[in-house]
Amino acid sequence: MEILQIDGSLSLKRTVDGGTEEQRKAVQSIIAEVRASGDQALRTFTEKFDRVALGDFLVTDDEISEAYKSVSSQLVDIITEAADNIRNYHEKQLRPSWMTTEENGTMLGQKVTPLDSVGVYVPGGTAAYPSSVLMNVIPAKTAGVQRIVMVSPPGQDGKLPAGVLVAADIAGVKEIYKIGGAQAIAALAYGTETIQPVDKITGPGNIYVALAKREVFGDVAIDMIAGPSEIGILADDTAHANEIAADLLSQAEHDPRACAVLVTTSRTLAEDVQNEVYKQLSQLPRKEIATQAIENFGAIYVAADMDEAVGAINQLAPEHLEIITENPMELLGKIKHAGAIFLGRYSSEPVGDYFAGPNHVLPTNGTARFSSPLSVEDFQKKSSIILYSEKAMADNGAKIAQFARLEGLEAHARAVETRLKS
Ligand code: HSO
Ligand code: ZN
Repeated sequence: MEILQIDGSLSLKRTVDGGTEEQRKAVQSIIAEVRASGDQALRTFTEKFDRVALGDFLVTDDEISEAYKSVSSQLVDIITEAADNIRNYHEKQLRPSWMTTEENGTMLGQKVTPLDSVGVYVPGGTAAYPSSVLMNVIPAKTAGVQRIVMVSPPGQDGKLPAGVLVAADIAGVKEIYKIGGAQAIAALAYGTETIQPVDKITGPGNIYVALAKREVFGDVAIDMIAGPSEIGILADDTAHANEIAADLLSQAEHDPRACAVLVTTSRTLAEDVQNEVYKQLSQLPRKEIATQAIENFGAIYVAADMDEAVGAINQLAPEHLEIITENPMELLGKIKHAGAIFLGRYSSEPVGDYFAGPNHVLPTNGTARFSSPLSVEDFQKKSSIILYSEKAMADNGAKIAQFARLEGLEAHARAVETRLKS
């Protein structure tokens, strides 16, 4: 992890994994197979990729009860409290349908409707995060989505991780299937004998899942395709090096391609953080992963002043931004691009990953320039409402007909004019 002086701009390494031609072909053929043979194809792919033969994919109530037995009641309480915080935060995002009335009787508005059904993908292995179950399911529930389906690849024992099942139950998921990979995305998009298709698929996954989501997009909606986690920290000489280092490592441990960057006005802090990062790194259980992230995608930048530092952060447009300076609130207004902004020493990034309430599904790879965190709005759609009164038609009909003729669309003009005559 190098210390660099910002001169003009940052040079950042980040990865977008677009997949290979071979991977794309494999995904296309899995999707075609699921569309052609439904459940039978799901069984075959589950045997091939997850190495387990399953008769039935649906998680039973017994499996949920079983899961509760292997999670301590204290943890169940913590997940429940986190879920409450996430629900409270997302409820504040709800916007009602609206309608305005003009003097001539025209009424215009927007009708907000939840999606009918949503599929949430939960990855397997060490990336099976109960917190991500909450972050995807709770906004969907809050939006009013009636049918929420969860899918996740089974382990070789044919089971899903207990924490994931408990989180799903706490969040209120009633339909969970033990399927994963591109085949699960295909089943959600097109349906099989036992799985009804959904309208939108959300949730992270490996490259095959990401490619499958791109492939089915258009037939169903998808959320953003998130890249590896990122943290940008903006700090001055009031920050504590051990805390900054710990926060950088919190995201580095996610993925060998995670990105952890400190931008500071203090060269002393830069040097102290560099030392701390290596000291703490050696003590981490996931040090292999975190070391790769720190070496290949980590950087410490020293800025001449706070304006230059803020400029660098806006250029970085990080998924997570921590501002640990004397007065973080003062800088908030100057930040244009960041998925989530954590203010001050006690707002360590994992506070947001698990507990505070805001969503941890955030734009990565600089897409915070134009995208927002996952929210209730992602699970709703809007219909425009138009009500023209007789008076409004009399006032405006001729103008509309003229506009239509400019486009050479005579039938449009006449549709309006029939109202003017009667
Ligand atoms: N920081 C990750 C989310 C996460 N962290 C889940 C822990 N568990 C991406 O925002
Ligand atoms: Zn995290």
